[in-house]
Amino acid sequence: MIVKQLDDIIGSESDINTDTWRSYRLLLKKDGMGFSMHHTVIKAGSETYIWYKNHVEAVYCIQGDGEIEVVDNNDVYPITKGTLYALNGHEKHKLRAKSDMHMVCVFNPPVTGREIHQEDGSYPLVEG
Ligand code: 9YT
Repeated sequence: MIVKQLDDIIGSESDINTDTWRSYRLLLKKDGMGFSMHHTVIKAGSETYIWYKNHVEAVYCIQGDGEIEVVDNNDVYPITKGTLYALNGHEKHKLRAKSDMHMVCVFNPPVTGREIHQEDGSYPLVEG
């Protein structure tokens, strides 16, 4: 059984901080669950272009407000506390945060730890 506290992750190597988001990586590939789980804060006023071509991701908002735009059709969905979106089609998207948005994110395959977005918006696929 695995038990972790967010406080132990803050400031550790599982705490990834970028210009537009900060991700506390709660469960990683090495934890052997078959998915990774992150508590991610999308920073207020930011926009991030993302394309998880190698992963599927489900995202559940637990605090904050913003929106997601699907790039291929320009559909825009508001995000608020209680919103779930699941990128089951590897959709290219733009995430915009009006206030700090706290999201619980699940990735399959799991991320390994230090991933940040590559130039094309994806995370690399780590085999094995
Ligand atoms: C919601 C989302 O995809 N944000 C970007 C960061 C990512 N969730 C992560 O690595 O935690």
